[in-house]
Formats: sequence, structure tokens, C-alpha cells
Amino acid sequence: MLINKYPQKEEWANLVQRPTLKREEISKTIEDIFTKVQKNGDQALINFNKKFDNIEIQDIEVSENEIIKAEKLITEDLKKAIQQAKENITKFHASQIVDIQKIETTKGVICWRENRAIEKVGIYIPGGTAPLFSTVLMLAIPAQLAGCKEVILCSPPDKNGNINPAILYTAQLCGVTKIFKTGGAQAIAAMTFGTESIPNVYKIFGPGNQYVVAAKEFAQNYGVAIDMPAGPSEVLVIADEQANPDFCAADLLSQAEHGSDSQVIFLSTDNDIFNQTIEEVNQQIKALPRNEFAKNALKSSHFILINTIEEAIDFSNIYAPEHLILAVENFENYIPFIQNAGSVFLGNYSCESAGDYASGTNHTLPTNGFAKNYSGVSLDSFVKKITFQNLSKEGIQNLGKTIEIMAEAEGLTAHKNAVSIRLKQLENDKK
Ligand code: HSO
Ligand code: ZN
Repeated sequence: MLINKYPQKEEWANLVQRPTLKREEISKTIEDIFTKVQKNGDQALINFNKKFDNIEIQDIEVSENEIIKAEKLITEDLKKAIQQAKENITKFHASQIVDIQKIETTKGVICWRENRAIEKVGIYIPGGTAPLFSTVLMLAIPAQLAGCKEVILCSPPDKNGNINPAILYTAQLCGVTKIFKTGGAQAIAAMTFGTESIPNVYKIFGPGNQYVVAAKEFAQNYGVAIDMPAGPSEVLVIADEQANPDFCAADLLSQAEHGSDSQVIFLSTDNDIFNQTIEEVNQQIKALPRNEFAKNALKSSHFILINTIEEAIDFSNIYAPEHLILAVENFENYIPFIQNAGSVFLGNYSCESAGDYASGTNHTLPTNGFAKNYSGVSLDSFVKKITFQNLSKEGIQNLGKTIEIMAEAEGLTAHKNAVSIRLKQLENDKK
């Protein structure tokens, strides 16, 4: 833990730095993987499974039978929990569907926008130390609501050649059309180019290690869109004298357990709450199965005593956290001053875990300061918007002169003619 009491504003620039990521030179590897997948398709994926995950499987597509088997492995309690989370996430994302608004900008000139779902999307779910089936909910539900026709999922197989049953169960529950056993940069390459089994997609979503992140960036060279630039997970907690140190500590650790590179920031205006929270973190961490990750994350995490909540919010806006928890009295007074954050949790009972799993908001959020210029995943991430317009005879007559003058000023005579020719015809019709 990096402890700091009442730092001067000049020191903030240092405190808001993310720990520098050891970004190895991996672009050569990524290029190589993309070339192999583009050239050899499924066979390249089978080879990579052998090479990286030490597993030999001939059929990379998950079968109907495997999905039925997976369902049997899920307890009724977990099914019910997933169901409630699904309902809330569906309600919240369905509320983002807006009615089409036709706007008459000038009499006879009508403009509007319509959503069209991105037809084919790909979801990447990492294997690794925690099977994030909750991320399947966060990505497949809005994809289905948006009306994406093809929603595929790729995830690396475990040492027995299987994908975690909770991931399979959630995927089929949320309308994922096909699931494939392939991970890492090769999965991203497969979704970019398509292989014999895997269809290519137009947009790729989901978290991953530095190879997956680099591969998603690389995929953009081939016309594929991605959800957002990714970095390690983070939370910033602001606590005043009425905050609960046990709760604050639990929230900080919930984010720290994600990985050694996660970062948590604690800002408090109250000396007692500050000290008790630090003590509690040291206590609670002992019982965590993933305390090695949490311990490492804490090494680069700041605990800062600060003068006022206003100052804490200023600090937070500069840091631009993925998650912001306001454990303060009258939190609603501070909402207008929150400028940069991915998702905000208000009051002592709004833990980040609620948003991570089941309250309804999306947990795929901008990290690494990108909350300054990116939103989290929402229904909008799965659609694109097309503008439409219709000019009646009256419309072109009302707007024509303006267009002619502007086209002439740009020296674009053909543009001007496209209007003049119509105006002339309408003049002639009158005669
Ligand atoms: N906190 C993570 C999401 C997650 N947490 C998934 C638990 N499961 C993303 O910021
Ligand atoms: Zn989490």
C-alpha cells in the first residue's frame, strides 16, 4: 500500500499514474499468429491449442451435447442467480432502446436516425484463473436485445479440452449462436478472418490478457471494430466519516483480487475511517483464496487522506476510474461534479460487486483513464445508426438557395447543379 496524507495538488499528477505495464514486444508474435490463422484456418487453431494449452482437439466447435452436459453441472442455486442477473441486465439494457424521432429541420425537410444491429459480433471470454461467465451476460444480453444475427463466443479449452460449464450454460441461455474452443490472439484472428468453422465478425468484445488486447488492436487493421481499449481493472473509493471501514475494505479487495495488475485507490476525509480501513484490508485479505493477486495489486495502490470530498472528486476526475464508489453522506449533491468515471456506486450499500454481477448495469467499462473519452458497453455498442432524410418539393424549395450558395463557395458546381436542376423543374412545372 502506498500511503499518503494530505498530498499537495502538485503531487496528484504522480498519484493518478497507472502502474506501468510491462508491455513486451509482442507485435511480431501477433502478426505471426494472424498470418497462420488466415492461411491455415481451423488447422492453425488446432495447432495453437496444442502449443499453448497443451490440448489436442479435432473439433473446435462446442457440440449440442457438450452444452446439455454443462447444464447438468450447474446447481439450481446458480441457475436462479444467473436468471435474476439476466432479468436485471435485460431490463436495464432494454430501457436504452429509444423511439425514432423524425425532425423537420426546415419545412419539408425531414431527418431521422434508425438503429441497425451489427450483424455479426464476437465475444471473447478468457480462460485463466477465474471463469468470467458474468461477462457472457454483459455482452450476449445487449447483443441479443440489439438484434445481432450472429453472436459467437470464443474461449480457450482447459486441460481436458472443455470450456467452463457456467460459461457454456450462460452462453446458450443468452442466445449465443456458436461457441468455439480457441483462445488468445488466435481466437481474435479467427474472428477477424473467419476459418472453416468460425465465421468472421464485424466487431469483437471482451477482456483478455496482453496478447488478446494487442490482437484486438491489430484486428482493427482488417476493418474489424472492437469494444474499447482495455487495461487492468480498477476502483476508486471516496469515504467520509459516516462510511463503513469494513465495507470499504471489502470493496477495495474485491477489485484487487482480479489480478496482480489491478489498482485500487482509497480517498478519505476522515482520519479514523482511513486508519480503520487500512487495518481492515490487512485483516480481510488473509482469508482470501486469491490473496496473492490482491497483495500484488495493493503494492501499487494508493491510500490517501484528503481535505474535502470536493477535492476527492477533483482527484477522481483526473484519475478517471473504471469504478467510483461514493461512500459519503448526501452523495446526490456530488453527482453533478463527477466528470470522468466508467460506473458510479452511490452510498454505503452500493458495492461494486452489484454492478459486476446483477444490478443491471454493464461491467465492461473503460479502464486506464479511458473514462475521459469512452463509455462502457451498452446497447449502443451493438448497433450502428443510419441517418435518413426526405425532402419534399417544398423542402428543396425552402433549402435550395442555401445549398446552392454553399456549393458555389466551395467551388463544387456539380453539387450546386443537383439543386438548381430540381428548382428549375419545379419552376417550369408552375408555368
Ligand atoms: N470487475 C470486473 C468484472 C467482473 N467482476 C466480473 C467479477 N466478475 C470488471 O471491471
Ligand atoms: Zn469484479
